[in-house]
Amino acid sequence: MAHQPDLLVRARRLIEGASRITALTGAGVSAESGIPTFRGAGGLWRNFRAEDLATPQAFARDPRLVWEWYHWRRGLCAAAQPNAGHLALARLEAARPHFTLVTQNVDGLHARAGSRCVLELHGSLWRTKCSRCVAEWPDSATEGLPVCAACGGAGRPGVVWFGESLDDAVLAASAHAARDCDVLLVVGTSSVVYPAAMLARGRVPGRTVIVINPEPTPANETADLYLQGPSGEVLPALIP
Ligand code: BJW
Ligand code: ZN
Repeated sequence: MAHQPDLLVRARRLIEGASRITALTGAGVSAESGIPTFRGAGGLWRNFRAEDLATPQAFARDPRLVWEWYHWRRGLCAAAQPNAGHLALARLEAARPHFTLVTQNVDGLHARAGSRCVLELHGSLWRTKCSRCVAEWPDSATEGLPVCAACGGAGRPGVVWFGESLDDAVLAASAHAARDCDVLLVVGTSSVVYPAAMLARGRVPGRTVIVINPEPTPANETADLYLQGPSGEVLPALIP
């Protein structure tokens, strides 16, 4: 951070002058809360194969294994605390009338930090949905195999797996917020998973894209500003 004070000042001015601000976050924003990211060193996909755990086929094959993994992650997230990055985004929402938070994260930490309106593109770890009908319910259990009260079908994690469609309304609202804004903050995401990655790609007239990440990502190719560093340090410096 110390080596880029001029970039930080520019970014602060852009945020101050913006009317509509949107933030798109990914697993990196929760890394400093002790929650592993998916890709990169220490990432979940280093120890677990996505296709064994995060696809409808994996659940159909072995629901018990899939639930064990999600129960373990529920435990991790329940024990974690929101970090300075989550808190800074909640402050920004409280201070600005036109702020939208779009997250790929399923951990619920933005809400626990005080963000009131969060578009959860990939669902939530804290919900279970029926694998057979449309039922969905809040759930924080960390063991057992849930059963749908409506139809008796197997309950499954309320998240979006590879090959599954995102909720249409959530995706449409997120796409609108990411496009129709003055500043888009792209925080802690590798920007490789679609359609979320699309939201930060390309140039939109009147929109400034600021990437916050310790590592450059494909979103940097068309970003206007890159603040290199952990979001738990960069965001509080940007949003005092
Ligand atoms: C820090 C930090 C610190 C570290 N501070 N930063 C178009 C092209 C190619 C493929 C596709 C396409 N359209 C669809 C696809 C297929 C697929 C896809 O995108 N595949 C790609 C991987 C190639 N997409 C889908 O299947 C999606 N469905 C769909 O599109 O339906 C229609 C369709 C189906 C089939 C074919 C075509 C169309 C659904 C995607 C669902 C993703 N689900 C997961 C799991 C959710 C449940 C769970 O949590 O278990 O979502 S996968 C995983 O990746 C999770 C995340 O939300 C998502 C994104 O990851 P994220 O957040 O970016 O984390 P990481 O780990 O990748 O990166 C962390 C970043 O943090 C790094 O950059 C670090 O540097 C940084 N960092 N410390 C700040 N302190
Ligand atoms: Zn059901």
